Amino acid sequence: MNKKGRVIQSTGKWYKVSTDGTVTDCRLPGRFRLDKKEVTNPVAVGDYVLYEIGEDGSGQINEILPRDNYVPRQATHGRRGEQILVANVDRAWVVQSVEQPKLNTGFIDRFLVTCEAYEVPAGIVINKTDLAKGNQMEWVNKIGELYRGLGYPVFMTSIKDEESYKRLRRDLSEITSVFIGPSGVGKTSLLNAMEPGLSLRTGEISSYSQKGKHTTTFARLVPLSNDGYIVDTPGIRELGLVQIEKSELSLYFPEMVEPRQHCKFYNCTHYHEPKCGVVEAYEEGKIHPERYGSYLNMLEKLDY
Ligand SMILES: Nc1nc2c(ncn2[C@@H]2O[C@H](COP(=O)(O)OP(=O)(O)OP(=O)(O)O)[C@@H](O)[C@H]2O)c(=O)[nH]1
Ligand SMILES: [Mg+2]
Ligand SMILES: [Zn+2]
Repeated sequence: MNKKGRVIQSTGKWYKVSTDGTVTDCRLPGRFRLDKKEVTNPVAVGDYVLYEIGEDGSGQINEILPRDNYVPRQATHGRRGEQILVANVDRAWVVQSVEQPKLNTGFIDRFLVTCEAYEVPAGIVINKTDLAKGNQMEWVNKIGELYRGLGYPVFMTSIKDEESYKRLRRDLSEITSVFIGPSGVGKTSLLNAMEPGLSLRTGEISSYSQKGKHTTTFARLVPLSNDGYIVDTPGIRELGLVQIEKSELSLYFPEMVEPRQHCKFYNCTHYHEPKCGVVEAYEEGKIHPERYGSYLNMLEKLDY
């Protein structure tokens, strides 16, 4: 008889599936892999599945239930298609740190575009504010204001500032969220701080590269005591944009949605074309130079 459960961890071959807190190790029959050549992982953490328990106590996944949404990225290591980072989330947070590793707005922008394109509500966490030097926080706060102005929730946190992560924790209650970001920014540390008793493994930053050492190796869905669920994911070096039509990219920049209606050409890419509403808005200071720069960077990559 089939049971319904949620995938809380995936190691590639085995999936941990939870039903009312009881966890079963499940296998996935090969046919699911053949079905979906365009994705590298047919089942992702957060998926709801139907499974059956065999005589040896292990399970077999028989069906993957339709997803509300998912966060994809371009597959790495030269593989074709996309990798599903997580499925069925109410909010996806991109986590960055002020320093160690340095804040990367290009990463944030690629993440936000992905979430807009896949209709996943997004938010931004900037961690390690305690490492800011001199007037660095002024610049970081300006970045925060920029994204708030675009409608995204932004949290500044430090695991050394209890008030800061408690504020974020309130936004994680009663829903499923995910932390996604480079290695070493403190995704797992934030969870440990918010939920004492979790004791998830964290790792030092490499003193040579100032980056993390990929301490978290598998995505994992963790229950919080405020009835929230949060998925901790392994750090990712690159958030490769999935394939998007060049002329559609600007749809995923909230500040370009109105101006693009004034472009002369319906398939305008807002780069070299005359009478472009987006370039006009940019020249009038209505689109931030960093954001327009990110747009052009992404546009160029979509060429390939
Ligand atoms: N100063 C400071 N250090 C922090 C903060 N948050 C995390 N760290 C440190 O940063 C290092 C990396 O933290 P992790 O939580 O392992 O980072 P992660 O994002 O989970 O990294 P991966 O699992 O590799 O993706 C650890 O040494 C933490 O103690 C913070 O707010 N301030
Ligand atoms: Mg981690
Ligand atoms: Zn245009």
